[in-house]
Amino acid sequence: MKFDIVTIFPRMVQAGLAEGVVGRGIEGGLLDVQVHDLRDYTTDRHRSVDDVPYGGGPGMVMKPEPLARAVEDIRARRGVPDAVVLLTPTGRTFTQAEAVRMTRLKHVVLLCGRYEGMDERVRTGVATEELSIGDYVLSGGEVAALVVVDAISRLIPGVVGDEQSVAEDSFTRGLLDYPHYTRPAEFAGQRVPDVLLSGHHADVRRWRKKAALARTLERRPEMLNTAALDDEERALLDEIRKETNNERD
Ligand code: 6GU
Repeated sequence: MKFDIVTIFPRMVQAGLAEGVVGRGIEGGLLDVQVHDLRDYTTDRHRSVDDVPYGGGPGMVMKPEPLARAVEDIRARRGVPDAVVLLTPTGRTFTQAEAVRMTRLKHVVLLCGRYEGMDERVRTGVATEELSIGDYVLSGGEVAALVVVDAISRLIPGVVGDEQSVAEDSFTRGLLDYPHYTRPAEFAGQRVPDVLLSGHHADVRRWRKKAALARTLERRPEMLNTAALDDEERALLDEIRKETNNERD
C-alpha cells in the first residue's frame, strides 16, 4: 500500500515511520511511504505556509495553494490516489472499522493540518475526506497521520508477522483483549491464574473469553451492544453478571 504524507515537519514524521511494524513493512516493500515537506511547494522568499485569517481573530490559517500544489505533484509523480485525507480535529472519528475499510485502498494521501486551521477550500477542493483520531486537540496532524498509517498497515497481510495476533486484537472482535501473562509464575506477590499453567487448552480458551467479556463489561459496556457474541459468550456474560451481582449483595 502507498501513502504520501504532506507536512511542515517531515523529520518528525520520518522518525515515526522508521521503527517497529511500519518500519519493517517499509523495509520489506509491503509499504511505500513518502513524506513531503509542504514548504517545498511554496513560491515566496519566506516559504510561507500560513497567513492571517480573513475577518480577523486569533491565530494563523494554513494557505491553500501549497497544499494543492503538493497533491498535484503527488498525482503526477506517484499516480492518482484513492483518497486525500485531511487530518483535523473536526473530521470524522478514525476507528478500527475505518482502518479496516481503508485497507481496500491502494494509495492514500495524508495532509497534516497545523495552526488554528486550514483554509476551507482545502477541505472542499483538495481533500476527499477528513479524519480526526479522537476527542482531544493535538498541535498538528503529524501524530494523527502516524496513527492512521500504523493502524491500517498492521492489517495488511504480511506486515505483522503473526496474523493470528492481529485477528485476536482488542476491537477486531468488538471486545477488549483478555489479560496476558509470561514468566515468572509469581511476580510482586501476584500469581498467574492457575488455569493458564494447567495445559488444558479448552479451559484456557474459555477463561480468556470470559476475561475479555468481564473486562469489556467493566470498562466499555457500550461495546457489548454491538459485539457479535456467540452462544458460549452470551452464557459467559450471564455468568459474569450473576457473579458481580452476588459480590454486590
Ligand atoms: Cl487529526 N489533528 C489535530 N490537530 N488534533 C486532533 C486530531 C487531528 N485528531 C484528534 N485531535
